Amino acid sequence: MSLPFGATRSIITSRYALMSPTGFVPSILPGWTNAHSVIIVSPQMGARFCQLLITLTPAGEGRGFTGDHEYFMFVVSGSVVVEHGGRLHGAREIHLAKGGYFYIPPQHSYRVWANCAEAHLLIFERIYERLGESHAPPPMAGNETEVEAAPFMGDEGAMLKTLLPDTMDYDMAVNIFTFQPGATLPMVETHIMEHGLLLIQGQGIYRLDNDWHPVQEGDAIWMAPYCPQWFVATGKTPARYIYYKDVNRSPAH
Ligand code: UGY
Ligand code: MN
Repeated sequence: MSLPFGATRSIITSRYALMSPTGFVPSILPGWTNAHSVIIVSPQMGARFCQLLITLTPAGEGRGFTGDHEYFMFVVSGSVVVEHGGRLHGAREIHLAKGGYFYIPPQHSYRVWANCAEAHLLIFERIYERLGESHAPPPMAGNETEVEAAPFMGDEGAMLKTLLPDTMDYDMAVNIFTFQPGATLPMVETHIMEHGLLLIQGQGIYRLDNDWHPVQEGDAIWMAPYCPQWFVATGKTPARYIYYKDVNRSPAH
């Protein structure tokens, strides 16, 4: 049942944002043509990264140069082709099916287009923070179906996949949680890392700060550093979400 006119489940506070798809409004973005692009998390709301949802049809494409930024692209549905090139190598082409992902480091050119009727892409984008003199990691592709899940803090009801390598050159992590109905985060987390999240299956209740929100597939959430957070999966099917987290850097400089 849809909500009456004038009502929304979306809520934006200084500590978190819950964005429900019924309120999504597209933006025209440089580099993206014939694409439906929604900026669901941005510095304008207080985040230090951007989270975009892009819908591509065969007539559309995105192209650009990452510059000081890094991108993580995840294929929510459909399939895409990504062409990319760095200073050291020529252009390469990668085919990503549903569940596929691609990390594009700074100083890389990219072009992405759909090779199906309609592809939905989730993108996390931020300024890469170098660690001393070290270099950014190389481009990296995978598919979440090939990543092994591990019980989160020993709970087999909450399985976690870590999509990017756990090495210090990465300043972001992107993970996928699968919660069985009734499974929860084991505690109300309160941590320095911020999150951007997209619910890709099922439903549940998200605690954000001191509020509890029913959430469902398609909803997106931003959590500021130290925003208390907790989740329980409800309904009869597992709930799944993909989320961004800043990692491996000290705030003390
Ligand atoms: O990695 C995390 O901080 C994760 N457990 N947080 C979350 O799912 N809200
Ligand atoms: Mn967390």
